[in-house]
Amino acid sequence: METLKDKTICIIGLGYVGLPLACQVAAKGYNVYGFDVNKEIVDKTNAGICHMKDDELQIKLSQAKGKLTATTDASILKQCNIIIVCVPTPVYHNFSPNLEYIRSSAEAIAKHIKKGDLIVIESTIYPGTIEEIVLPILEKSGLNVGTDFHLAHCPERIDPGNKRWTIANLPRVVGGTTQEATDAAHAFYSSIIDASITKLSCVKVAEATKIVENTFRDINIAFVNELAKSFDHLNIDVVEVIKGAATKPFAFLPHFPGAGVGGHCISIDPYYLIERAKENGFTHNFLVLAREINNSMPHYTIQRTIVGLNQIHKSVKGTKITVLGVSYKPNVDDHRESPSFKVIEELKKLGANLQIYDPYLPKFSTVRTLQEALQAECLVLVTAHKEFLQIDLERAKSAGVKLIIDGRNCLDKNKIKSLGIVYKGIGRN
Ligand code: SAJ
Repeated sequence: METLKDKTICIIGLGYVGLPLACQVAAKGYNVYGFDVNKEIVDKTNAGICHMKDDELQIKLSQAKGKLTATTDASILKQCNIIIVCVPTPVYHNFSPNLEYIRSSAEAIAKHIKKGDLIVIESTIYPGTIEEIVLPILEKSGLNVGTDFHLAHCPERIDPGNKRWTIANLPRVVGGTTQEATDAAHAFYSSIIDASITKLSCVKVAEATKIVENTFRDINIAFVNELAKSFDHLNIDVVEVIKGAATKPFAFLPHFPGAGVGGHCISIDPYYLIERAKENGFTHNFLVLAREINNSMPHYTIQRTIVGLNQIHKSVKGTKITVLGVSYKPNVDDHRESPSFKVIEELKKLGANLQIYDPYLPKFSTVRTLQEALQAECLVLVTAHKEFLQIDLERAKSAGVKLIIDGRNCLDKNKIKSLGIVYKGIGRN
């Protein structure tokens, strides 16, 4: 009697979702292949080298040696029984969903799919994607979903760098095109994850769940970003207010204002729902507004910089300004959709004598050390890397810093002001 562990697994896409998943599947005793179109990623994975800056993942990859094999050859799918798609689902410049990687993955699977296979999509997609786009491509194989193979969605949940919640212990949801597909996906994920795997009634509900999770975060960030703009007029410290509100042990979930919302989840996923709903006759005015507010924060950071420079009788033009941080969130080297790029672009346009420093991203940095970065009249912090939280403010003062724009409200404003340096935060003076 064949058991689940006799199945061979293939993870399509070895990025920040697929590689941790492949390692987790290997750790649970499965034979697992990783298919990726990027030969460098495949070669590094087979050499036991994690292609992303993630120490924990590097350890898990080393432990997967002998169980995980990476390849650029899609024919490996012929040998696999459970195929999990973890490819990017970005948006085009007009914010419409870009499903080209989903389509190409489905085309590759259709060439090798066989009776009894379970296909799971983990990538974030809008409700209807699986039944309207993936399913027809897979059935070009001549096999029929439900009778010949199972098709389900288990939206990815991973937070790079989060040591508390990992792929091994994060609860998940699953939804299939049939009850059997839901059950099959539930059985597999229950075998690799030590957490609750919730069965949803259908695949559309599963697709909508992930979009709602991240859209919830986006609108909450937009709320505090708008508060920040308002409180800058009222001269109220919005961070203190949010922390005060968060002392309420129920019905309040703190989010914090900043220089913008980056990353390939929160800043992207809402557009999948906005566009899908628009196609079906509904306009999400509120979600659209939230996206506009969050997208306005890099410019607002520049406005705060100009206000601060006025206080020291300077203009942007010709002033030596250092942008601290390019990554979209602290202590990672991921810069996708980072608001830093918009801040940098606008400062360049305004004629700043610009330096850039990010310890995780030397390729975008114009100086190599924090010490060099502090040789400026103005610092604009956009990413709250731990190195920046420990800036020697006395050294900054003696290096000539006269103004600090705290784009993440993460610095000690009272200490900064006590040194005679002008401080401007986002919703914080
Ligand atoms: N941000 C704010 N204010 C906040 C929180 C975040 O401005 O209060 C900004 C961050 O600076 C960043 C962007 O939003 O630029 C996204 O931050 P994030 O903490 O949400 O980081 P992500 O993009 O890695 O989000 C992931 C998501 N996980 C998945 O999509 C599977 C998200 O659902 C998680 O809630 C988030 O991790 C997390 O909790 O850290």
